[in-house]
Amino acid sequence: MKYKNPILPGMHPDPSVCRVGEDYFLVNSSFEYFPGIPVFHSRDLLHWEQLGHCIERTEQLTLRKGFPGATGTYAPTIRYHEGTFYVVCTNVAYGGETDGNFFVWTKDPFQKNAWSDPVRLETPGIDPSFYFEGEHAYYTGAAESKIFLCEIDIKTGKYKKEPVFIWNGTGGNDPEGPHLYKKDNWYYLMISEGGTELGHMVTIARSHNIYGPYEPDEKNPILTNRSTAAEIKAAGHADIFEDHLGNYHAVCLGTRSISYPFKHNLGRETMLLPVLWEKGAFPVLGTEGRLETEYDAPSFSDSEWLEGVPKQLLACTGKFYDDFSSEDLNPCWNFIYEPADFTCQAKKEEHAGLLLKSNGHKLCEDQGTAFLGHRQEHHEFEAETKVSFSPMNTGDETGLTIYLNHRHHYEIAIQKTENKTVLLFRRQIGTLVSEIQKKCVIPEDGITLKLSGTKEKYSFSYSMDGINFQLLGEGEAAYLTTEVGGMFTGNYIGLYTAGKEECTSLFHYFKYSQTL
Ligand code: 6LW
Repeated sequence: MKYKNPILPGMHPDPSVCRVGEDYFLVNSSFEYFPGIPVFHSRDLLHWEQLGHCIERTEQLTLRKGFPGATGTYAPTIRYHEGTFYVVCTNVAYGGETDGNFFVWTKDPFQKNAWSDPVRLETPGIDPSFYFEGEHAYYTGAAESKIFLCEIDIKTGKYKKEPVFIWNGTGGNDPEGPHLYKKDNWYYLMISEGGTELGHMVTIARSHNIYGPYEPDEKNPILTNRSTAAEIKAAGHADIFEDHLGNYHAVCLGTRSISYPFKHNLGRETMLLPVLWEKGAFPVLGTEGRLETEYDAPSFSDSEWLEGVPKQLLACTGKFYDDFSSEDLNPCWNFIYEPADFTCQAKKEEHAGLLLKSNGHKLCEDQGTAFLGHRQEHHEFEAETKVSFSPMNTGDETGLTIYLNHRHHYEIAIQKTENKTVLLFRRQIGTLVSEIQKKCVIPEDGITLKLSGTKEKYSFSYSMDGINFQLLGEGEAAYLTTEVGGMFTGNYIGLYTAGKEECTSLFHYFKYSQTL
């Protein structure tokens, strides 16, 4: 059997994996989105159920405002040591300053609300990783364009040994994303260089002494798709792990382009690749150092496990439906910065669905509007919702948006203008804003809004009866890409309510499906 990359499509960057027995756990960065740091579990490496997030309570962390796509949680690493799972991460503040490295821990990631409050670390820079050996908790990170190593007290987060720079890579920009492994009496330090764009690459060095000197592999970079015709671009930020049968694999990030020069709108996605790691030798990643789209599936699968996973928790299957009737929000949903004021109402209630209340902020403000977002996971997709809305004040608005950040988004909305309610199609690309209004009478039981995506365009339509749709407007996909709108995130499909603070809308359901 073959599998196709990405294994987690849509914005799932900076993947890290750890294994306990036959169970595999994976985490990603999530930047300004809340809950933060999604946690996935698998027993076959190809299907992943989302267990929840490391950051689920606002008291744990304040995700910093001011520079969406570049602030919040960066590059977590997950490791397991003596009965405890650790996820170490950075909360980056405005302008690239870090608000500090921290780790959270749990003994049972399957539990609800599993993860501890953050233990703050004194370390500088970004991209933290743990390596445990006996009673030593080693920490590697990236700061001042170099990789450093220190030792910490895993109870308090305090230094046991202060940072020492151990390698600065092979000359590429932004040496980062370090992970330390020990094999056959060698310490292997694997990092990324070249930036997280088209020049991205993975390099490695090794030493018999954990503090170095580290000697680079002659074959560096050991993974890169730069200057190749490979479909997946930007392969980098990898983490290696051994499976329960003794074979090695890696996860890394990569992007899939939609136009030329290469641009991507799904964010950086999680890829899985085979690793050949022979005794005493450096590891060989992917296909002689290149990441292909298709590989042979791992030799193990666990259909019993898969059958037991609630369908709604299987991530990125290309089919998702939510009528918001369960008390807990599905973990695939994200807010911006912090939870919006919302209620999920059970089917038996008169107004079943998601009640979403405005927080006074518009979609174009960087303070975080009342928004519930689902990652765009496929280039070709359709998303649909039905919304009821009785706007009171001029400017009250609710709708369905395709959203990269507050300055780059397209949406179909219902808006209250001075003397009427209109259907609105808006495109915002930086400071360019285009709006088209169409006068209409919204049926009392709601209007159906639909967004369809292809590699070329996003199309927005509406229906008064839920059957017959009329196109309202279209916008180019190429302008809603990370290359155009920055920085590290990908597109979300969002339900939102904006206007005076008492303004509330009722979303009856949300439907997402891959169409190709
Ligand atoms: C992350 C860095 C990177 O900290 O991008 O691709 C940064 N790698 O390692 C944000 O995800």
